[in-house]
Amino acid sequence: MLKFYYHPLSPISRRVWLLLLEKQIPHQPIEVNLGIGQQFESEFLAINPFHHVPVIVDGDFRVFESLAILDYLELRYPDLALIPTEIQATTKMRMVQQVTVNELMSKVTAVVNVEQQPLSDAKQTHLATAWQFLDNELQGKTYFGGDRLNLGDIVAGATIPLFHRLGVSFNEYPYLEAWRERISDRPAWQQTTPDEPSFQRWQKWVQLQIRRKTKSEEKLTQLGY
Ligand SMILES: N[C@@H](CCC(=O)N[C@@H](CS)C(=O)NCC(=O)O)C(=O)O
Repeated sequence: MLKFYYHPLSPISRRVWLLLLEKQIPHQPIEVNLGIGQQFESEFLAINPFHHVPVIVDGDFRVFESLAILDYLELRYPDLALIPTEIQATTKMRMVQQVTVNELMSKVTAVVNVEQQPLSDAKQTHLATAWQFLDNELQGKTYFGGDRLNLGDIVAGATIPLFHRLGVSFNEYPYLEAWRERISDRPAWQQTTPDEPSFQRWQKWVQLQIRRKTKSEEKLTQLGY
């Protein structure tokens, strides 16, 4: 059976988890405990030398990098297609994926840390630009894929509810907010939403990583690097 290495609080693992559930692909979930550093153990490094989840292992074929995994699973399990066939629709789907990966993911830690350090004007403007782009994309549609889901919904849908849960309001972006509510009601989303205690633990863990990073950067500066 297809093995799925993941962590239940990892928003990037969630992309793959959502796809597995939406497409009802039988799989064996294997939790990698990032909190205790299991991703650095030699057994896992042999599967992904970059020590990240998610990873899937299908027989003797191993895939890491979430977007590559989504493409692989889509091609391997073509029923309930999540990649459109029309050129512009496929390209727009890729834009939604890439905007999420390149413009939004890097801002998650800053939003988690907002009580310690308010978001800079530049970050706020950057996020507002992304919300506006996504809102425009959703105008007149049920999903990014139109009347059916596509991989844009899967990738954005693993991230945008997270921002909302961290306190970001989409009231100024009515199509995005309606989509967020719609998608959050789907069984796959319900099943993969962390409960409140786990979510708070995850936030504390992210804050700890930020503090550690800041401290080691300060040390490097003192050393003259
Ligand atoms: N580009 C990778 C990034 C994966 C990633 O950063 N995963 C995080 C969890 S959200 C992780 O495994 N962190 C642990 C580590 O890097 O040691 C992907 O898209 O799959």
